[in-house]
Amino acid sequence: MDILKKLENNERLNLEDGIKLYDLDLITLGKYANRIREEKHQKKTYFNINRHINPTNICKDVCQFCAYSASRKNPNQYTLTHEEILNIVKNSSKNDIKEVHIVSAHNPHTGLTWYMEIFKKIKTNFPHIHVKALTAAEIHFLSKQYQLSYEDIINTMIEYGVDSMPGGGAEIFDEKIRKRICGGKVSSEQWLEIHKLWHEKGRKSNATMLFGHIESREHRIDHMLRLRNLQDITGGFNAFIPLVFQTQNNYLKVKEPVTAHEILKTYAIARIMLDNIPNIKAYWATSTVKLALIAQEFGANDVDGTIEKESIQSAAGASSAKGVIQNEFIELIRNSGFIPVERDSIYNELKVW
Ligand code: V47
Repeated sequence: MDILKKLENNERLNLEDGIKLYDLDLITLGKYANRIREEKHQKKTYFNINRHINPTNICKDVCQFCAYSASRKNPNQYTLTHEEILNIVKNSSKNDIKEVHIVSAHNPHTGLTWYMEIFKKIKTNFPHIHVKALTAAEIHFLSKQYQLSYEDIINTMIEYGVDSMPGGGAEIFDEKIRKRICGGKVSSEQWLEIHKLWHEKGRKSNATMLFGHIESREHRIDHMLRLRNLQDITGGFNAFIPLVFQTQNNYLKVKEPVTAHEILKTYAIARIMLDNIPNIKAYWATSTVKLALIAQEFGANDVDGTIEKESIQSAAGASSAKGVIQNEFIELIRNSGFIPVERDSIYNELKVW
């Protein structure tokens, strides 16, 4: 059947259909994506007031796309103490943050306690702050490093106060591409297994996709479909986050950065393909704030948060080293014709601005 007919009938699309969507012009694609977006979220654009913390950049893995991790010889390597992390949270709590988003490199020297106890310390001192922490890649690393099962790590996370899991480490699920860009770290199957276990504990998580490097359009659709399949079973994903690859300071020599057209098409296609994931996040740190706002017309309904400081994408050239202040966010969303809605980490509405 013609792809436009399928879109008109709101049919669930398969891999072939998904690839065909990229051949539609951006405006047509946007029309269908926006129709779904408005049915689910009307004109609301979600954001949260959060603080990203990246406690260490020492990593035993060597992902080709990563500009953040430091090798042992790197003079800029760092590992924050718990006291330093607590100080960051204390300072940020003055800005009324509702979430800390904690993602680290895979540091084999700190011990498991360093990774886990900080969550308990944050929860004890700031019980109202949601802790979103440990990607599936970190969980896999900790499980191998300390010979514990995924379930053991997940139970410890829950015991120590982790509320939800971020979506990092998914990269691209296609095994061939994955081997080339991040061979050796968590596999696609393991990434999905870890999120499934987390969801089975009644917890929520996000899912990312790193795109605009050496993957093809087909690989992106395949990635979305693997997530859709798991979501059919667990319903535990809150948001899908397409991360735009930042090209600087890394080993993937990508000559032509992905175009704004391709980025918007990818958001729109994610909205159409992922009929069971409620939120599509245009994460402004990798898309730029301006494009994240335009993306609200192309299927996205979220821009992430104020962030305050970001180290992973900014190391690769993104202009997200500093965050966006709350009032600026609200004005930008409003001036773009959307209703700014402050949310918590699991998408409860806190305030319509
Ligand atoms: O998985 C690394 C990505 C991710 C680059 O769950 C890069 O709400 C672009 O997990 N260009 C970690 N991206 C970030 C992450 C995240 C971010 C925002 C929101 C959420 C959420 C989670 O950063 C990694 C990797 O795919 N990354 N290098 C780069 N050069």
